[in-house]
Amino acid sequence: MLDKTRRGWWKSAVFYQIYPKSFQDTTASGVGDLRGIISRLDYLAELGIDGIWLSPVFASPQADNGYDISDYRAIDPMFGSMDDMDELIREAKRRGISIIMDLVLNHSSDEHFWFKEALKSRDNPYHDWYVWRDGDGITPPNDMRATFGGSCWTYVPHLGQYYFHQFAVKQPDLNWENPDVRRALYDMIRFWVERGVEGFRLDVIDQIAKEPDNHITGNGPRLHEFLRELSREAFREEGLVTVGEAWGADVERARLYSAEDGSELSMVFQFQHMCLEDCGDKWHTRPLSLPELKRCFERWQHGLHNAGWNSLFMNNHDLPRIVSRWGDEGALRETSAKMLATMLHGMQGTPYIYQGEELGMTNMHMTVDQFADVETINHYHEAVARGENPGDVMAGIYRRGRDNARTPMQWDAGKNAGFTTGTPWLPVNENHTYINAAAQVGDPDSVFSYYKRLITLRKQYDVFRDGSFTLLCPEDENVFAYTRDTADAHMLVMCNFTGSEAAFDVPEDYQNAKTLIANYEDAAAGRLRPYEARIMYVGRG
Ligand code: TEU
Repeated sequence: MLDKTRRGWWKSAVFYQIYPKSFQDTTASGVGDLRGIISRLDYLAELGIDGIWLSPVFASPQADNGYDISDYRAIDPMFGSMDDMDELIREAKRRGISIIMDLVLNHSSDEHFWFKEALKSRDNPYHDWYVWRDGDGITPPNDMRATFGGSCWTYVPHLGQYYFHQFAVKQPDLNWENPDVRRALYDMIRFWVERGVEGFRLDVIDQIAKEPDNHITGNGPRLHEFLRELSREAFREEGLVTVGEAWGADVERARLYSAEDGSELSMVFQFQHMCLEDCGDKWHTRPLSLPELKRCFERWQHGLHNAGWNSLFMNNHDLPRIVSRWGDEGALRETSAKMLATMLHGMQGTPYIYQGEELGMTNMHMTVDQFADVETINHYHEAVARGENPGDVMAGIYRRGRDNARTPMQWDAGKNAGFTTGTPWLPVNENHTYINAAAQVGDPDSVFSYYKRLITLRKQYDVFRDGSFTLLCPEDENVFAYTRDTADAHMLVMCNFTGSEAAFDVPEDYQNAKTLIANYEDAAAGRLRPYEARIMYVGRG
């Protein structure tokens, strides 16, 4: 168990993200719940993780699966009760697992009491808690577009005003310029800290300091001022871990977010490595260039070394499954899943495993009427209405749609993968008959066991946390290899990103090195086999 009284304990930690709706149902509702998570804590303890990032379980009309909160201090009855939440916090802690809650501070639901009051009149005390501009209902204040389609502005006729929303119509943006809003949010955070929550993931935190008149959403002028206040007022507890989701962060900004003096957050969760294939938007893509990916990781590994802290991830509830994206969904699925995990976990930062990633779960092709995600549904209709070919639109959705990651967790080969005895809210992937936890937990060769070993290694060898990063063969199109070094420990990570053999000579210094982990039994001289990955080590221990 990690000693969480140690400053910066989260630098040695591995986190696991749970998307509660799809994790484990115990009531036959077809939707996962808190008691389901409690029932799976032993599985998570077996994997060896130190904390759970729990996607939102607060009261919500679920227009965006909980990222639209109508009461920040209540558990949605769909997920259970406050007693269940207290028990989850307690039972997790007993196993050395911290609960990290997901704070959506940029916007609330339009069904939140604050917004309902704000709608009543222009001089209601809560009116200014949201972002309004006068208008006529014909021409919006400007042409800004919402992430989930349509204008950022929705008109309220009886007020003669538009409210601003960066996401769905049902997610009005909170007005961070108003100190009462900020104070209410800090009080709410303290409420959860007092219940035993040990950290927070901060949803789209780079977008709180918006200035719609200047067309600014991310990285507004007051962003870091707000973050420092938030940190001072709400996160004063020693040892809390705070991770800021920031699509718009570059290395410079990330240094501010995760400054070692703790003035803002513990770490940043940025997406530059996940956007390299985008052509204009995420639905239109080009093949990944491995040299580009390597340069991107290198920039971050160098930029934050001794200057900040990064999250390591390839998957979450907004991203497609990584095996389907950069690996092989077929015969080499397990080998490629292990390779991708090796590439990521060998780096400096805090790894986040998204539920099912540790099993090598894959994307799923759904039909239009099976989609549940507001982003996907709106995108489909908008793109088709714009005249895009429906087949091409679907291809983009198969590649990048968020529902890919949200299909139910695959626990066993039985009905509905052991997720529910009812009707699952999103279809279960048919491949659960052979991709499932029951088949993998006791199998030493499984993807699960491989992740478990990677997690153990991170605890055993300080070089994972502390080592500097050197990229090898930057222009090689097939192999991703790098070394990590401290004064007395040296580690070589080598990964073949392709389904064919690739030439690679192990550097002199590692000829007699110890293998810490590999996805093929013996090494082959001068080459790496399809999706082969290996970590070699020279040093103490
Ligand atoms: O995501 C932020 C966000 O910008 C994503 O919506 C992202 O742009 C999109 O998925 C990529 O196309 C966070 C949450 O993680 C997401 O689930 C929420 O829907 C969103 O904020 C709004 O709260």
